[in-house]
Amino acid sequence: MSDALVITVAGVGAEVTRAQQPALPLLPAEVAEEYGRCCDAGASIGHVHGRRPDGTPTQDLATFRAYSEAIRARSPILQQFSTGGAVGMGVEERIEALSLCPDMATLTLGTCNFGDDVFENSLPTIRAILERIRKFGIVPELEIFDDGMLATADVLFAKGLLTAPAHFDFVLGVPGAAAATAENLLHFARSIPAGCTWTVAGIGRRQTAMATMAIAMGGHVRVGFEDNIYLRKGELADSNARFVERVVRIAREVGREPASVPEARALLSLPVA
Ligand code: KMH
Ligand code: ZN
Repeated sequence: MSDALVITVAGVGAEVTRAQQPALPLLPAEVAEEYGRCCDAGASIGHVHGRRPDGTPTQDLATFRAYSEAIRARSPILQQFSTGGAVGMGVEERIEALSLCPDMATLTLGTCNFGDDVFENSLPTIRAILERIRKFGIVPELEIFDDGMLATADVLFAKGLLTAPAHFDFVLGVPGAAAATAENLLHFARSIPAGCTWTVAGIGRRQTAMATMAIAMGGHVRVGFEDNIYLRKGELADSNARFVERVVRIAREVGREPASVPEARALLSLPVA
């Protein structure tokens, strides 16, 4: 199996604002152009959240349809829809766009604090999202924010509700969940079933350190404004593509090339297009 690096760009998110990051893409054409630039730079997956033109988060079908069509017209980047949405959204809103059959969709395996808020993923919520993911034949990305979510993964694998090989995303550094430390990344990477693959999304200023560790460990990397808006202390990135370019530079220094879209499909066991 190739050791190419799958780079996911989470370039929109649900929480970051234009006031914080002026380059945040909101309109379908802006998101498509941004994800196209990231794909040109070496990203193979685009993690998609919806925004209304005024920037408020939405998971509604019409927004996702417009994003999805615009992204597809600009680049071949794989589309991974968020089912997390924004904190406080109801389950049905979070999953209504899955009828568009994206390549992947996220599935967070537990509830955690999220700053001052609570990101709700009770077992009934997880089951409802997983059922909809299965209904449309979508490949889940299992989002792990905290240690307890690994225990829930074990239960779901044991019951046959999840099957290996599966792909995990370790989201490390959310205030209120697991910290972005080397020890946590190693522990999480060792805790998933054999044959599974993983990505790390380091939040805030730990993004590049976490990415560098993942590159060295044989994992994969997520970057983008959803997780971090600064290129370095005090310097806002002018595009998500800057993060992708940096990860590609680091990966090449240790002998890993960015995965093309077909390579990412093969590495993550996605159906052939
Ligand atoms: N916006 C966060 C509360 C996901 O995309 O699946 C949740 C989130 C996870 O972003
Ligand atoms: Zn997200």
